[in-house]
Amino acid sequence: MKGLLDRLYERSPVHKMAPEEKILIFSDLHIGAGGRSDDFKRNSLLYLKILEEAYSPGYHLILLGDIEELWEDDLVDILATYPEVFRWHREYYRAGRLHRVVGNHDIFIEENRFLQRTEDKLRELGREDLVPLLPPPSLPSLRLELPQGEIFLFHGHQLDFLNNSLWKISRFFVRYLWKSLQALFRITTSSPARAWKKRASLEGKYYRWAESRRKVIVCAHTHRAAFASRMGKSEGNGEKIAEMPLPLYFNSGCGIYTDGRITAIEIRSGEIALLAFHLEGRHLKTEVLGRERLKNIFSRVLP
Ligand SMILES: [Mn+2]
Repeated sequence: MKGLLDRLYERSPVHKMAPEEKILIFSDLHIGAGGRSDDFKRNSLLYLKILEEAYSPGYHLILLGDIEELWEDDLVDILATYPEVFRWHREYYRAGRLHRVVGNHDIFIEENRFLQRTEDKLRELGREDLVPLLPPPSLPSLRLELPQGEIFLFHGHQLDFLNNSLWKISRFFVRYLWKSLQALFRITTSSPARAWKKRASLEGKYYRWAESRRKVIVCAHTHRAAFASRMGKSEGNGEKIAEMPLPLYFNSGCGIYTDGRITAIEIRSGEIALLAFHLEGRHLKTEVLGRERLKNIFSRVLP
């Protein structure tokens, strides 16, 4: 029976990856407007450093959803708070090296109209300088075609009932209620999904779909990084992890770990890796939480 993910897969844009191409996949940065509820703030310098250092080596960026925190903040304020971040995104996009996949916190009703309205607002405020920094149009999902096989990327809210079917109500809830609660009690989380203890069940859903279709997938949304169906780095409580025998589930994690780390999935030179970045002084440090030849992954996943 065809489900929601099958339909998402079928209408997904395809990116054919050249053998020498390098890709970094980031998600769940939740870039806000610098206020007390802005969880990105503490990692913003680290993210800028990563963007800066990955540019000359020719990396492509895949932004896998929940990049701008539009549930809590206005895009105008987000752009004005972090113009450097959006300037880098623009640079990558201009070079044909940025793919933006939608999440549930950076989705808008009628995207083109929303971006146009934001542009008008920026001009009214005399901030024409920020107009070129508006995020590029988003993709619903992305299929990466590699010489070794195919990887399907989607944010993951599609299987999360409250965050998908009811996202307009959810957004209302977050913007008007959650934000004040968060500021009031200084709660450091920008995804109430985490508090709803359904992460393991979502991961199980992603996994079962991928296993039944024999697909390698990269998701986001849960703020728990995963490599080859092993959990990498987690934010929040360590609830039970779903049983996953095949190494086909990957998750890029998030950009707002409270220990000052940002995780990413890297694809290059026939290998896939889960990386965790942090700053030591002004130096960018990279930990490899997992690395494997794609050939080995696909030989175990494909029937
Ligand atoms: Mn999400």
